[in-house]
Amino acid sequence: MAIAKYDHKEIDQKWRKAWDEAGVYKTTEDADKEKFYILDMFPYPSGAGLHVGHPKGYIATDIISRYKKMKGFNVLHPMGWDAFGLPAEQHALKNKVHPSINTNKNIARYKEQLEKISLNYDWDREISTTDPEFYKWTQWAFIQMFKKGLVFESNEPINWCPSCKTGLANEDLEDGKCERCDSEIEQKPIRQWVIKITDYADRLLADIDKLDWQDSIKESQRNWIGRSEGAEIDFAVKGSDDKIKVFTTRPDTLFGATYMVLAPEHKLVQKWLDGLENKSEVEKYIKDASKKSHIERGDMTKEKTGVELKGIKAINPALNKSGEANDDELPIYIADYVMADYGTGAIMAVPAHDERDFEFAKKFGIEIKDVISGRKNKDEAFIGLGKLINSGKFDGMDSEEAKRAITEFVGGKMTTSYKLRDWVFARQRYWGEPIPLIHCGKCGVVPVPDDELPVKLPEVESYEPTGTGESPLAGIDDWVNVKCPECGGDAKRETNTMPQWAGSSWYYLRYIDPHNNKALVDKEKEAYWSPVDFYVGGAEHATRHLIYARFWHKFLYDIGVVKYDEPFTKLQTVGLIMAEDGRKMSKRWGNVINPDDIIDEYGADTFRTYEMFMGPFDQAVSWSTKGLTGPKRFLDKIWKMQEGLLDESPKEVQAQLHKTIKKVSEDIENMKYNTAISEMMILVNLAEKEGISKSDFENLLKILSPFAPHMTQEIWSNMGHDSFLLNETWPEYDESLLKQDTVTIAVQVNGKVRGELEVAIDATKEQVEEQVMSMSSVDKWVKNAGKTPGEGTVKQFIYVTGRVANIVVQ
Ligand code: ANZ
Ligand code: ZN
Repeated sequence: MAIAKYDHKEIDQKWRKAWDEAGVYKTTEDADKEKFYILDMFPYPSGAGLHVGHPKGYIATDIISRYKKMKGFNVLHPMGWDAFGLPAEQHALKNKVHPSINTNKNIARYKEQLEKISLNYDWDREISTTDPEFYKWTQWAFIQMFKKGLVFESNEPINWCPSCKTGLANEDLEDGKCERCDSEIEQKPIRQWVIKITDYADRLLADIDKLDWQDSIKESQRNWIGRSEGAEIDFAVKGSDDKIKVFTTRPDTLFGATYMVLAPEHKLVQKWLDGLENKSEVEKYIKDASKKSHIERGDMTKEKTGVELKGIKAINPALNKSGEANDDELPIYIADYVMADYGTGAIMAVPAHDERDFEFAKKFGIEIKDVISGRKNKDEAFIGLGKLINSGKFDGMDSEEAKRAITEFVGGKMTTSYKLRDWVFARQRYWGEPIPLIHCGKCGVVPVPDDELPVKLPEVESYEPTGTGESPLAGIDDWVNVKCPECGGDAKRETNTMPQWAGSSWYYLRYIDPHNNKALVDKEKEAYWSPVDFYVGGAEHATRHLIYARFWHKFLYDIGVVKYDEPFTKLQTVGLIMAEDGRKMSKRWGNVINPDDIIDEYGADTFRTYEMFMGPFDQAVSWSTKGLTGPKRFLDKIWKMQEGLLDESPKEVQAQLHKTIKKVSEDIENMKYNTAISEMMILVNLAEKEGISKSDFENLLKILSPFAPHMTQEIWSNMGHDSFLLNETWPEYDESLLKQDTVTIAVQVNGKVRGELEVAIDATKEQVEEQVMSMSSVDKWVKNAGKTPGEGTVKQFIYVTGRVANIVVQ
């Protein structure tokens, strides 16, 4: 009987239903089993639905989670929705429906799309940050922070987006512009709530070393935190009691400070303004600077600008104390390369040893005085450490030692500065968690009592932003007016809402215990499941989400809610899937491909296998609908293979099977899906020619099942099994069968043996060439074997199968 064609529409559906009915994806607590918690960064459900790029990471985690289940682990693999925030609100505004209606619609659509791919999520654990039962605990955690003194109210100028009409955190900006709408950001003083994340800066930095994350992400976090050790030193102002406090990482260069710079926003500038000889020039400069973004101002390549504050001078304390009072006067400038919100907002400028100061001094004709020996090139600053010169009694001292000694000499103090800013945690918008605080005339700010949580978002008629710095909630009197929980007097609710990053800072904990109404998470369950063993998501979250979540987690650790002080042990970022034209997939370019269409035509298994086969997981690759045919053909071959199975596999096939089991197991653990699939392809091509036994074929089905769960299950069932493959045990490979599989070959350069290499017996010439060329020991021979030593180029590569490789160099 000939096997019918694989009818993916019917068969995919059939198994999806069967799995669902049997509840195969339900996660249960099973303390006897080793746990494995694998997590996707949960999506924000946009109106556009998923395109084929979105599920790449989800398919990958799905494969790992199936693999781990078959390996006997108790696996937690949940999914939910990050559904608060500006985009949801803007979309709702545009479409004139309440954000919650729209959000629920989008969630339903996303879920339907995800289910078609058969991702094995336990939907009983689904969460949404917008669900009051969820955000109750976001509010609860915030209140705990408030009680610990980590939250404060501020009226400082903050980033304000005039178009989104809300304050934003530094993390919400991209190149100094609003990340959402690309508007120029203004600095506007509005009342807001701020979380002192900087209290955690040192721990956030130190604990990066514990994490099994990509180095690039770890480095981004270090830079974002930006810890600098240095000193604060006061400079007197001539003929005045004012002092200019500077932050410097190089107090050892103090004798070389030849001018000072204040940020244009510095308070002293306003104080002095009326007495300046060039007041109007200074005012104009301040105004121009306020229009520039942070990024523009920090750009090293831009020509430096500035204006001297004419009529006042500072005193270099080191020269003054060394008795060089004649030379100790320094001109004071304002320049936009000095930022108001870093260090003290003022610097001592040392042109000989700082690049920016050097450029500035050249332009303005300011003295450049060497105080560290070693500057050879007079056209640039010497920024290294070294021995001091021109520094009075400190001459000859090493920089490191001099930093302390000079700071002490002038009465300064060693300090640490951070780039990390406190977290502006209030938004003047509707669609977010209400901040659970009450303002009472008598008692001040009082948190909402635990038993009154959640503070639910009230229904409003108009949820458009007011633009006045107040949230639309401020207009709902019967919601705003409450009794003070402490004194019972008339009081008002806080009307700001939380930023989008709030719920995502701890959502992964709620999956562990999603229906608990007594606690954020049950302690015992948390101890079992935490931390997340493997976290997969977009690299764009390297600093924002991953900083906030680490902070929030550490706070929960401090108050005893969680048992470990880091949330995500291992992290892997997903390379984007670009459109066929090489651009980002976007409605704007009209190049979006919907996974539903692909699945309709090719089936979920081909779609899944193709996405994993496209290239290395962490790299960007372009979509190619044509490319689907490769994986499709591969799966078709396996489909046909269920007929005519042998009693025993030929030796070669057996060896390849075991090699494949080993490779696929290792590759899944290391997220090298593309090479896992290639190896299975090699096996299938061989088995197609030589035949394969029933039991070996069954093992192939098992290792393929995480990639192509539907088809493998159908064949499994055709073969008479009534179990689910997901509940089967992952096959072990037989080491002894692997052994005969490789051979040692000689590696020659121009006919002389220069090394040995172990290669697979069946390795192709191309594979061997690749291996040989990456041998560092062969490298130098290649370079020097040609006519001109050091310049050898490879002319030819010869491979005598299983014996020798020869590189011909000219
Ligand atoms: C004098 C000096 C001499 C400096 C020298 C450097 C080299 P990081 O490493 O980023 O912390 N600085 C301090 N506050 C600043 C601000 N608000 N805006 C712009 N620049 C500021 O950099 C610290 C150094 O950057 C400080 O050390 C200061 O310049 C400058 F040979 O002080 B230094
Ligand atoms: Zn009160």
